[in-house]
Amino acid sequence: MDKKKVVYSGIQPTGCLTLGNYIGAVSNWLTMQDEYDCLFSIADLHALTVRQVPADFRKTALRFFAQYLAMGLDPKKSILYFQSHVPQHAELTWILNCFTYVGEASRMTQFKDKSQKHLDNVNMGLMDYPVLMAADILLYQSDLVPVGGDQKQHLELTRDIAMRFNNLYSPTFVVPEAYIPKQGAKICSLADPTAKMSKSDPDANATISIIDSPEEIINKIKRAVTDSEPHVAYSEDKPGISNLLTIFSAVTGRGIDSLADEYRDKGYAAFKSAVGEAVVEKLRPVRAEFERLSADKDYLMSVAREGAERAQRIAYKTLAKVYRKVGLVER
Ligand code: AQP
Repeated sequence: MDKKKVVYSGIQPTGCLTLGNYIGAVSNWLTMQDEYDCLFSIADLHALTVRQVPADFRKTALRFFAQYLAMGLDPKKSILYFQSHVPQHAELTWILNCFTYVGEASRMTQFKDKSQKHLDNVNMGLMDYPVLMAADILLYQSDLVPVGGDQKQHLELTRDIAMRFNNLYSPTFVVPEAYIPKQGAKICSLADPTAKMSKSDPDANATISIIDSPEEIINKIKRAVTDSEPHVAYSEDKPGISNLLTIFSAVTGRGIDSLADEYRDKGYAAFKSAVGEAVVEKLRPVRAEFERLSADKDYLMSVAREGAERAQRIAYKTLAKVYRKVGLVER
């Protein structure tokens, strides 16, 4: 039997996981769990590239882990763990740093954007972010990496580093490919439907957290920015309504056209209320499971420990191979 392909992905534990993360990333991970050998991490080391308040950060990371499980990521199918629990990520990063040029790293769009945003803290980690990401991916000999638009450039750099290393020594790393999901909807901000819904958006009304209460969800969708024209339709000049149709379709599994036909002349209020109800129903079990899991920290930590052990076994093999190839004396 063919070996299953390896898939790697992770999300930084900052802010609140949003409906955008759920629809755009995690819902695809859920289907990938059955077809591939998947590793999904909480990318906590990456999140340290911007200042975090330690006590809040720890809580947020644990909440994200519980939310991974609540959304349906299954430790029996996938390896779920905290990046910081597997020391090989940091160790391989050091080696890969020595095979990455400063020019390459400083050209990354995210580095330039984040440097502008955090002028008081342009730290080395910010520039090294993509090298840590390369280590995440290459440690597990990942074949496929589901990436959103903003991470494509980082994946290209990962491929360059892997090929550079393979050519200098001998084939060591699988050169990963981007995984473009069959269906991948981009969800936009409820406050500015021309921008992405983003988990670090400081405006709570712009995003729907996957654990918002039903009332919060209904109210946020009621207040979502739309135009004043009365017809429900999917079109470029109606970004707010189009975004709500995309959300409606993603949470019900119904086609956008059929939803637009059904609600065309019913008015925005009725449409928004139907979208709100549909989102509430989709997220109801996630919120309930999140609350159940949050009360059982021992269970969460046991899943995290087991995930880290499984990840370390794989990571150790790759790292030992890399150390040998670059000529370090064996321990
Ligand atoms: N709005 C979205 N629609 C569809 N997919 C989305 N993703 C994120 N937002 C949407 C997908 O979720 C995964 C994690 O992406 P991310 O960590 O870049 O999430 P974010 O919400 O965009 O985070 P921020 O606001 O940029 O916060 P920081 O910088 O703190 O992490 C990806 O697969 C992405 O495509």
